[in-house]
Amino acid sequence: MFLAHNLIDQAIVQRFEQAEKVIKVAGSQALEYFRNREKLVVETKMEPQDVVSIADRNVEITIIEGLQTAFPHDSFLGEEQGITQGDNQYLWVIDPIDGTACFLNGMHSWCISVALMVNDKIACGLIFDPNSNELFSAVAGKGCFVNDKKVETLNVNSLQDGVMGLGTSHRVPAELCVHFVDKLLNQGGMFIRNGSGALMLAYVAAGRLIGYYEPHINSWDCLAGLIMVDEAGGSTNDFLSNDGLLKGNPIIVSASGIKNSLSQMIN
Ligand code: LIP
Repeated sequence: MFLAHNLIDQAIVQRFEQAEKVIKVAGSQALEYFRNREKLVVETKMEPQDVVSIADRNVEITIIEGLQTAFPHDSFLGEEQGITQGDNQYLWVIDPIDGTACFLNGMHSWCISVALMVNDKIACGLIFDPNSNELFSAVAGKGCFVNDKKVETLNVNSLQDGVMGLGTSHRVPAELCVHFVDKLLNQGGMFIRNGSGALMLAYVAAGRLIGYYEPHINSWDCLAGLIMVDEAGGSTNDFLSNDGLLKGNPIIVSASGIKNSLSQMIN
């Protein structure tokens, strides 16, 4: 059994190291599209505000090809391409550009998010912000890092001790967001919505936000951030329950000291 675990650990580290290289290449490609965004054709997907362009699709292809060349039997779930079925226990979950609306409108709050699942558990996650050249990363059991610096969630005990990240979309009723903001502000809290759930999750792990809540988020937006918050000592909800991988779920993550206050406010 020890040998089997050891072999899986080695396989995860090899995949993490390859993903570090690939996400940087994808970041340069995304940045090039960002700097020439006036040439992009913007399309709207299923619901209002859910936009996409060739940049998302081509960056996702770069990531998948970069990983598939090294690990041809792995599976992939990308925001744009959906499932590419492999024949082993490794599944990559990819958002090529998270914060697409910001990206297409010339704002800097966007990133690339790559997570690896092994036997239905998140094994590692990478979130790269090419504008700040910050790589947020975590491997299960090995901590959370921003570039080479180890980071932890904030040591706070009140919603007043920092800023909450907030996400929402037209996939959910407006009331869920409005009620959350009303309660948070009335308890002396404050919020920011920068349009990228992945980046705000990375900020929770890095001790910049006290928590992040979104009534419904997709797996490709949040799996990398979830393991980062876990590895940084924070609290996370069971996002993957009830087929969260394919259907999405609410996400509630925070510094451990405000876990109860936050869940009481939301529930
Ligand atoms: C975005 C998420 C964000 C959510 C937005 C959008 P995208 O992902 O990161 O949390 O509030 O509606 O879904 O579409 O930019 O990849």
